[in-house]
Amino acid sequence: MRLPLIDDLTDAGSRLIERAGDVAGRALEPSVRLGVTGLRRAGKTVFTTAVVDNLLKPDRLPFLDVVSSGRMQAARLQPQPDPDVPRFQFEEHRRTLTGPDADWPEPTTGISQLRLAVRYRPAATLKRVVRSMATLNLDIVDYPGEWLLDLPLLRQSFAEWSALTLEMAERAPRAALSTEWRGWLGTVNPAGPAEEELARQGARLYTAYLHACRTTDGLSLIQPGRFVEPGDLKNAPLLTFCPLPGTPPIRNRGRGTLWELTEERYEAYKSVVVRRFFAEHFAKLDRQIVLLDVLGALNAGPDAVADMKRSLEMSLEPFRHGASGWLDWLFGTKIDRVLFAATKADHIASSQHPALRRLLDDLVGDARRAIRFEGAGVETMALAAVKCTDTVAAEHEGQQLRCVRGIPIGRDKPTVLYPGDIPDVQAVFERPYKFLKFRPPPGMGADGCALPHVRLDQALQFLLGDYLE
Ligand SMILES: Nc1nc2c(ncn2[C@@H]2O[C@H](COP(=O)(O)OP(=O)(O)OP(=O)(O)O)[C@@H](O)[C@H]2O)c(=O)[nH]1
Ligand SMILES: [Mg+2]
Repeated sequence: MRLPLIDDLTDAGSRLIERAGDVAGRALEPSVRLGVTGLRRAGKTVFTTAVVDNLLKPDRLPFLDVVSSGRMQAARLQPQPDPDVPRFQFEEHRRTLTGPDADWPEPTTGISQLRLAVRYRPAATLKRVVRSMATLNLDIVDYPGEWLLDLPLLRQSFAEWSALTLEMAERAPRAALSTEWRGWLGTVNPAGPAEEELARQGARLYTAYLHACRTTDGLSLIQPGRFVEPGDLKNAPLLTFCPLPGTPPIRNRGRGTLWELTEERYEAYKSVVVRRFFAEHFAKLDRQIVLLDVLGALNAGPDAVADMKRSLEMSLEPFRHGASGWLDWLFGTKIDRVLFAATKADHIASSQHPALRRLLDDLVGDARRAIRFEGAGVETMALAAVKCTDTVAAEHEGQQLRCVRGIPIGRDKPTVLYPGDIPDVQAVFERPYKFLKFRPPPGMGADGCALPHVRLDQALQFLLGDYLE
């Protein structure tokens, strides 16, 4: 047995001291990672821009305790900790929203990140004894909700996923959108030889079907997410597969079958794409906000709402901990608070906000109850990251109506409109609605204040309040 040398001991000692220093440093300057997600056009870019802007100029956050108690000192943009993740283009998005031709930011793709250092006076006695001022590094990570919906694939085999996907594609409203792809499936033999050209044809038709689900019918359940939100994987062979009918066939006289080739790619997608996203990004998050365009789904009609409900149930799965938290059990996750937020609440009168939240509550419903005791804390809220309208009273045929005044998209003058009431959960499955969208008003931010919002401060209090105590 070799006795430890003095050098070994001093090495180990200095490593220990280094690590203790790290821990102490982290304790004094802790960081929190907030994930911002939601499907395409849900409002991630606008939300992240508004959060950063409002923390940099905290003059519109009365419900954020660190601000209302006068303990907030300042926030500053900092270099982000992950140099391989694109930076969230805050300055550019803010300029677009507040410029003379105020407009919404362009759609974005993939993941992006930004770090803010928030300096504040701790309220908690222990922290105050250690320091009179503290700094919290807030890392905001914006990523497509389509990637979150991929996580449940990790526990589905190719045969299981294919069967479920095909079953859904055969039912309305997807049946009409999937005819070409399903027609093609009828002409191929999964037990036949593995031909690259067939795999490519299948992937092309299946991807076109997924795009149609999303754009034609406003459907939410799109898998695999990278087929429509490829990020840096555009045209990669990893995305060259599609679900196949039947059960795993017997080998094709010793040669690889189309089924085998496709199954291999599905498994590669899971391990290279889904697991990597999980390990490199999702597992590092501490808090999560999931943005939902509930009003957009109401406009798209009952099928879109039903689909949103199903995708909400699926989105909750990764936040389960304990006995039924398979993802947690497999890889370890630490998200302990999730906020599901109905965005763009400024499209309706403020008197309707409680009804919008109630509807979201009903849509999250059972799934939320199931994880209440074993998973992350789940909250719901109706908010507008950037408030573009005012609620005004107007009289119509002797009746007082709560209306909104703003500039609808496609017009250039403020208009007073009665947007109507938010239906209850039964009525949303009966017919489509027509809630108008609004533009950012010109001159926003010209008063030197942060971007106006609805309940952004309450969202931040739920998501970060305890870190800023
Ligand atoms: N009135 C209003 N409209 C909003 C708000 N947030 C988002 N929108 C609308 O929703 C659209 C999409 O918002 P984004 O923030 O770009 O959505 P995203 O989730 O980043 O979309 P992708 O980048 O395409 O994934 C905007 O162009 C606006 O029309 C809001 O707070 N108020
Ligand atoms: Mg975006």
